[in-house]
Amino acid sequence: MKHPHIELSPEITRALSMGAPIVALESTVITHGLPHPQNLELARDMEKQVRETGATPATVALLDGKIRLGLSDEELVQLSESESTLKVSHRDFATAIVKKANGGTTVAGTMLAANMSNIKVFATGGIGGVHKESSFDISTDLKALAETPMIVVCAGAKAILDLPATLEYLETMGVPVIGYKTDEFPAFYSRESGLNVSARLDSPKEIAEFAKAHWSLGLRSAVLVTNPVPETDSIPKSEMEPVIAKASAEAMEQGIHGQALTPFLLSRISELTKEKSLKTNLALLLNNARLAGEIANEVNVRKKEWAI
Ligand code: PSU
Ligand code: MN
Repeated sequence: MKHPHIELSPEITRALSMGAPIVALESTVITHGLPHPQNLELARDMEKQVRETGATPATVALLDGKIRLGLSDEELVQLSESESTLKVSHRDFATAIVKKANGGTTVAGTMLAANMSNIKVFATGGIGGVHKESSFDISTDLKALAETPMIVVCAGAKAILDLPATLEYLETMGVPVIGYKTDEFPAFYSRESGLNVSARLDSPKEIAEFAKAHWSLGLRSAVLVTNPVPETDSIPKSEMEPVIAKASAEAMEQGIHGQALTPFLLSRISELTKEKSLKTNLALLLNNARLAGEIANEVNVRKKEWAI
């Protein structure tokens, strides 16, 4: 059924009606997570990775107050260049709608829009979580993961976060944390964190079977798939730790908090590592888009048998 605030591109409308595999992609990474022009290049490359698996990419964003799924290349250019875009999580949708604003959707925002449009697989870089700077700063991403039945592919939670607290929250909310070909929860820039996942799975097929089993019980949380950054682009935890500590101390000194904290930390870490972390961020995003495409294909094969 058509929702008054949601607009699907012709390609996504067609893919949905044919029952073809689709992967939702977030856009805060374009509007707030990466500098220009790498953000545009990344947006295009993520779509390409998804297409190479045979799935259709649905980049989600707000344009002129409309929630859009599937953007044209001109629209990607517009989104990547615009400087006054909102960062849209759950509480911000209505703001963007009534103000007819442009916005990049966070993990939580993208999950909401994708779920309303019956899309079951989503790729991002790293989910938000519990911040180190303040244990009251808990990303809405965690709430969305707790309440949205969707497979979310990420490279772990961003290492700028309190990772043990983030994992505790996910456990409380009943969100399975899958390690793709690993037993260890990846820490975004690094493959290692010293923390465990709740289950290890080694193929897209196993992940689709897992999600089917999880949702067959009436559970309605997401299945979080953590995909470690490729070895060649991983930065050792020991190398990242002092950089993250410095960026975090600066954020506290400058009183940066709320929605601005994550973008500040990401860009400051990129400066401090002379863009080495930026390269890693791009590599893991592409890696996740590809895996999500492969999973979407496996989900699609099983869709008819699914209750959801
Ligand atoms: N991963 C990235 N870059 C990003 C983000 C994730 O590689 O910019 C974004 C996601 O959109 C995520 C958001 O939902 O950061 C979390 O923001 P906050 O901590 O304010 O909830
Ligand atoms: Mn926050």
